[in-house]
Amino acid sequence: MKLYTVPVAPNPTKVMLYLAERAEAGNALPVEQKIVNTLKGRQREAEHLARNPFGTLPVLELDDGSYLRESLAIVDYLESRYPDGALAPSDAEARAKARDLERIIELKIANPLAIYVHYKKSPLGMPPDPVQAAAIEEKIQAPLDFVEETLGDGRELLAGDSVSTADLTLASHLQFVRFIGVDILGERPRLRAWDNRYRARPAAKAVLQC
Ligand SMILES: N[C@@H](CCC(=O)N[C@@H](CS)C(=O)NCC(=O)O)C(=O)O
Repeated sequence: MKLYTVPVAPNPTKVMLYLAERAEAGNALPVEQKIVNTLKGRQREAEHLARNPFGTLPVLELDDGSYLRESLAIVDYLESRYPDGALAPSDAEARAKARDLERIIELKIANPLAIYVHYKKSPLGMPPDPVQAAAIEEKIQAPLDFVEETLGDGRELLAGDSVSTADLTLASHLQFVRFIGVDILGERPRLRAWDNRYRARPAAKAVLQC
């Protein structure tokens, strides 16, 4: 299998973190990583559009030559195909709660942040929009507070004491924000401590560039 990806971009980073976490746990998956240079616009060239008409990354090419074009679907596929050492808990309640938190983080924090970075200081050269950026900053405060409260029971990582897609989603988007020199965590000591703990993990050190 081949993963078409690019460092620092958040959704590709989510899958790269997933692969690194599996490798660090002794379950390296047979996925070859191929960089598509978004700074040179390669994701909009015919070669990549043939893989993904939406011109985005990541894309996973399966052994039969077909493609998956959504980061969470890619992670879910790899979890099901290689269940030994899968990150998702086997207990139904713990599994649902980890997914619940991941969805809240992706939909209410990560997706707005991915747009925010471009309004603030786009690495792809899009024009800044301070009004839209400020509106997103305001919108993400309540979900960030929710994550801060969730960490109040002393858990090590976002969905408990073992790593989950919630950690991968938030860590990859925080990297994207750090990349443009912005800190959006505010006065949230538990979230800051989690951020430091997650970034100290070997998988994070292997993948995250800032
Ligand atoms: N929902 C998709 C989002 C994919 C996406 O928007 N990828 C961004 C990088 S994080 C991208 O390829 N941007 C380049 C572009 O839109 O030209 C996923 O989770 O995989």
